[in-house]
Amino acid sequence: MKIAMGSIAVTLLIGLPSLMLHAANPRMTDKAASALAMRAPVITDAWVRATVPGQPVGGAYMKIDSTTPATLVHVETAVAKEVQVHAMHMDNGVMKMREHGQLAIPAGKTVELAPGGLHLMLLGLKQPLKAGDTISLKMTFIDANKAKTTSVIKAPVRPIGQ
Ligand SMILES: [Cu+2]
Repeated sequence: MKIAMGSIAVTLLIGLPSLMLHAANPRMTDKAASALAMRAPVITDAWVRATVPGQPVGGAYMKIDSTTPATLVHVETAVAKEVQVHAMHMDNGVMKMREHGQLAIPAGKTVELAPGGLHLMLLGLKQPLKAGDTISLKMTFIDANKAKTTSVIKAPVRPIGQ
Protein backbone atom coordinates (compact mmCIF):
# COMPACT_ATOMS: atom_id res chain seq x y z
CA MET A 1 0.00 0.00 0.00
CA LYS A 2 2.80 2.40 0.89
CA ILE A 3 4.50 1.70 -2.42
CA ALA A 4 1.29 2.36 -4.36
CA MET A 5 0.73 5.66 -2.56
CA GLY A 6 4.33 6.69 -3.24
CA SER A 7 4.11 6.12 -6.94
CA ILE A 8 0.87 8.11 -7.17
CA ALA A 9 2.60 11.01 -5.45
CA VAL A 10 5.54 10.81 -7.86
CA THR A 11 3.22 10.77 -10.85
CA LEU A 12 1.47 13.88 -9.58
CA LEU A 13 4.75 15.69 -8.99
CA ILE A 14 6.03 14.94 -12.46
CA GLY A 15 2.70 15.68 -14.10
CA LEU A 16 2.05 19.01 -12.39
CA PRO A 17 4.69 21.28 -13.98
CA SER A 18 3.55 20.50 -17.51
CA LEU A 19 -0.08 21.02 -16.54
CA MET A 20 0.85 24.39 -15.07
CA LEU A 21 2.78 25.36 -18.20
CA HIS A 22 -0.23 24.54 -20.35
CA ALA A 23 -2.50 26.60 -18.11
CA ALA A 24 -0.18 29.61 -18.23
CA ASN A 25 0.52 29.35 -21.97
CA PRO A 26 -2.55 27.95 -23.70
CA ARG A 27 -0.97 28.40 -27.13
CA MET A 28 2.30 26.72 -26.24
CA THR A 29 2.82 23.49 -28.13
CA ASP A 30 3.38 20.24 -26.26
CA LYS A 31 6.90 20.12 -27.66
CA ALA A 32 7.81 23.57 -26.35
CA ALA A 33 6.28 22.80 -22.97
CA SER A 34 8.22 19.58 -22.54
CA ALA A 35 11.44 21.31 -23.63
CA LEU A 36 10.93 23.85 -20.86
CA ALA A 37 10.07 21.23 -18.29
CA MET A 38 13.07 19.03 -19.11
CA ARG A 39 16.28 21.01 -19.18
CA ALA A 40 18.68 18.12 -18.97
CA PRO A 41 22.29 19.03 -18.24
CA VAL A 42 24.54 18.95 -21.32
CA ILE A 43 27.38 16.44 -21.29
CA THR A 44 30.41 16.90 -23.54
CA ASP A 45 33.84 15.29 -24.05
CA ALA A 46 32.80 12.02 -22.41
CA TRP A 47 35.36 9.22 -22.53
CA VAL A 48 36.48 6.17 -20.62
CA ARG A 49 39.95 4.74 -20.20
CA ALA A 50 40.76 1.33 -21.65
CA THR A 51 41.34 -1.49 -19.16
CA VAL A 52 43.48 -4.60 -19.20
CA PRO A 53 41.82 -8.04 -19.04
CA GLY A 54 40.86 -8.89 -15.45
CA GLN A 55 40.87 -5.26 -14.30
CA PRO A 56 37.69 -4.94 -12.21
CA VAL A 57 37.16 -1.18 -12.42
CA GLY A 58 37.34 1.59 -15.00
CA GLY A 59 37.15 5.39 -15.02
CA ALA A 60 34.78 7.63 -17.00
CA TYR A 61 35.34 11.34 -17.54
CA MET A 62 33.33 14.21 -19.02
CA LYS A 63 32.20 17.81 -18.69
CA ILE A 64 28.71 18.55 -17.39
CA ASP A 65 26.94 21.89 -17.87
CA SER A 66 23.51 22.96 -16.73
CA THR A 67 21.64 26.22 -17.12
CA THR A 68 19.73 25.49 -13.91
CA PRO A 69 20.90 23.80 -10.70
CA ALA A 70 20.86 20.01 -11.08
CA THR A 71 22.10 16.96 -9.24
CA LEU A 72 23.49 13.78 -10.76
CA VAL A 73 21.71 11.07 -8.77
CA HIS A 74 22.32 7.86 -10.72
CA VAL A 75 24.50 6.44 -13.47
CA GLU A 76 24.28 3.01 -15.04
CA THR A 77 25.93 1.18 -17.89
CA ALA A 78 25.60 -2.25 -19.44
CA VAL A 79 29.35 -2.92 -19.06
CA ALA A 80 29.55 -2.61 -15.24
CA LYS A 81 27.56 -3.75 -12.24
CA GLU A 82 27.61 -0.34 -10.59
CA VAL A 83 28.75 3.24 -11.27
CA GLN A 84 29.80 5.57 -8.45
CA VAL A 85 30.95 9.19 -8.39
CA HIS A 86 34.43 9.25 -6.83
CA ALA A 87 36.51 12.10 -5.48
CA MET A 88 40.27 12.09 -4.92
CA HIS A 89 41.89 13.14 -1.67
CA MET A 90 45.36 13.06 -0.10
CA ASP A 91 45.87 10.64 2.78
CA ASN A 92 49.36 10.84 4.36
CA GLY A 93 50.83 11.94 1.06
CA VAL A 94 49.07 9.20 -0.89
CA MET A 95 46.35 9.99 -3.43
CA LYS A 96 43.22 7.97 -2.61
CA MET A 97 39.67 7.97 -3.85
CA ARG A 98 36.35 7.65 -2.12
CA GLU A 99 32.70 7.64 -3.02
CA HIS A 100 31.41 11.18 -3.40
CA GLY A 101 27.67 10.41 -3.56
CA GLN A 102 25.28 12.63 -5.47
CA LEU A 103 27.03 15.25 -7.58
CA ALA A 104 25.74 18.84 -7.57
CA ILE A 105 25.86 20.64 -10.93
CA PRO A 106 25.64 24.40 -10.25
CA ALA A 107 23.89 26.59 -12.83
CA GLY A 108 26.26 27.98 -15.42
CA LYS A 109 29.41 26.39 -14.01
CA THR A 110 31.07 23.47 -15.79
CA VAL A 111 31.66 20.42 -13.60
CA GLU A 112 34.63 18.54 -14.96
CA LEU A 113 35.20 14.86 -14.27
CA ALA A 114 38.85 14.23 -15.10
CA PRO A 115 41.75 11.90 -14.21
CA GLY A 116 43.15 12.93 -10.82
CA GLY A 117 39.88 14.58 -9.77
CA LEU A 118 36.20 13.78 -9.66
CA HIS A 119 35.38 10.82 -11.88
CA LEU A 120 32.84 8.10 -12.49
CA MET A 121 34.05 4.71 -11.31
CA LEU A 122 32.72 1.71 -13.21
CA LEU A 123 32.71 -1.11 -10.67
CA GLY A 124 32.42 -4.79 -11.51
CA LEU A 125 33.35 -4.53 -15.18
CA LYS A 126 31.70 -7.30 -17.16
CA GLN A 127 34.24 -7.05 -19.99
CA PRO A 128 37.53 -5.24 -20.67
CA LEU A 129 37.11 -1.74 -22.11
CA LYS A 130 38.94 -1.78 -25.45
CA ALA A 131 40.39 1.32 -27.09
CA GLY A 132 38.26 2.27 -30.09
CA ASP A 133 35.05 0.86 -28.61
CA THR A 134 32.24 3.08 -27.35
CA ILE A 135 30.15 2.49 -24.26
CA SER A 136 26.79 3.98 -23.24
CA LEU A 137 26.18 5.64 -19.90
CA LYS A 138 22.67 6.37 -18.68
CA MET A 139 22.82 9.50 -16.50
CA THR A 140 19.88 10.50 -14.30
CA PHE A 141 19.64 14.05 -12.95
CA ILE A 142 17.09 15.80 -10.79
CA ASP A 143 16.41 19.54 -10.89
CA ALA A 144 15.61 21.83 -7.96
CA ASN A 145 12.00 20.59 -8.02
CA LYS A 146 13.16 16.95 -7.94
CA ALA A 147 11.97 16.45 -11.53
CA LYS A 148 14.03 13.74 -13.21
CA THR A 149 15.79 13.87 -16.56
CA THR A 150 17.74 11.03 -18.09
CA SER A 151 20.42 11.28 -20.76
CA VAL A 152 22.04 8.34 -22.50
CA ILE A 153 25.51 9.37 -23.63
CA LYS A 154 28.18 7.64 -25.69
CA ALA A 155 31.71 7.55 -24.34
CA PRO A 156 34.58 6.42 -26.58
CA VAL A 157 37.27 4.23 -25.00
CA ARG A 158 40.69 5.89 -25.12
CA PRO A 159 43.94 3.93 -24.93
CA ILE A 160 45.63 3.43 -21.56
CA GLY A 161 48.15 6.22 -20.97
CA GLN A 162 46.04 9.05 -22.37
CU1 LIG B 1 37.45 5.91 -8.41
